[in-house]
Amino acid sequence: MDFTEAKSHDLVPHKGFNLISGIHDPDEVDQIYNSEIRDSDVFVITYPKSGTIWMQQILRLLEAKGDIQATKDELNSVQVPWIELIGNGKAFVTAPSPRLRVAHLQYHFMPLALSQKKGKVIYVARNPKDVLVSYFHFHKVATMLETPKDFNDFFEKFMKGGVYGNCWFDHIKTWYSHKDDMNILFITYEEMIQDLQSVVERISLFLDKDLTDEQLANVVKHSTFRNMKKIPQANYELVPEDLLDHHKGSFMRKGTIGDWKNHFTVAQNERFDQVFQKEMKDFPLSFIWDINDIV
Ligand code: PPS
Repeated sequence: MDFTEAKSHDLVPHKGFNLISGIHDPDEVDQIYNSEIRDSDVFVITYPKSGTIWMQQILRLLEAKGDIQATKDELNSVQVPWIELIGNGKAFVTAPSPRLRVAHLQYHFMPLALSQKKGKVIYVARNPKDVLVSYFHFHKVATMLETPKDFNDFFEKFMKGGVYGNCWFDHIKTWYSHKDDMNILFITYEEMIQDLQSVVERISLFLDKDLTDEQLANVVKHSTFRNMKKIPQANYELVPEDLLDHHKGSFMRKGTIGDWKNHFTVAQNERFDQVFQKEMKDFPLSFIWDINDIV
């Protein structure tokens, strides 16, 4: 299927990557590659369900030096938008600095200038078993995504890369393989759960921010799961019902490590581990799979 035949919300492959009809426009996505990049531009790159909206909140709070009131004038999705959504690539060109953006796109779509060390990239990775579970629940809430028949149905889809974001292994490995070309900071969702303060400090340093200890403490305070869940500008409860069916679940669902253990069968887990070992045997970063493994 191509975009001329697609119904709204169909998943349509474009240059080896699935886009969502009605949400993405392939021509606009292609134009991102030639965007001029300013030194102050920041891109957060994630495979879906890996901590994107968490990073939106952290970036906004860093910008506001921890002042939560200053972030409440506008939704995080407006201030730190997905560059690949329809209309956003065009708006990026003339937007005022600093241009803070998030994206789930694969490396080959992103501005070429990033690989000339212009702008900054923060890649957030999450252990893929929890990504799969979070994504399964999100498919029930998001009206733009096909509701899975059951967990097994979604498990198979994810393993085949038949989702937005495609194959988790390809996404992280491709981005990581280009790390020396870019100004990039790699962090994991699990590190953020384990020690949010030190991750926020690393991000602040990476972005050359100059916040006092008290301001940094406020960034941390207002981006914990418990606090963020109460902030409509950050928690996505204000997204219209035609995009998210809030009766079916919440964007900020559990926010923990290891929920996969409540979903995977023993057979699914063994199969996943086999694929993981094969795909990631040479990959240098490790993941935390259980909240109890946090020290
Ligand atoms: S999306 O749709 O791709 O943008 O989703 P994304 O924001 O990447 O991921 C959503 C998951 O991140 C969890 N989340 C958090 N966890 C801990 N602390 C904070 N502050 C936080 N904010 C968001 C959110 O709950 C989703 O994970 P699950 O496992 O479904 O709870």
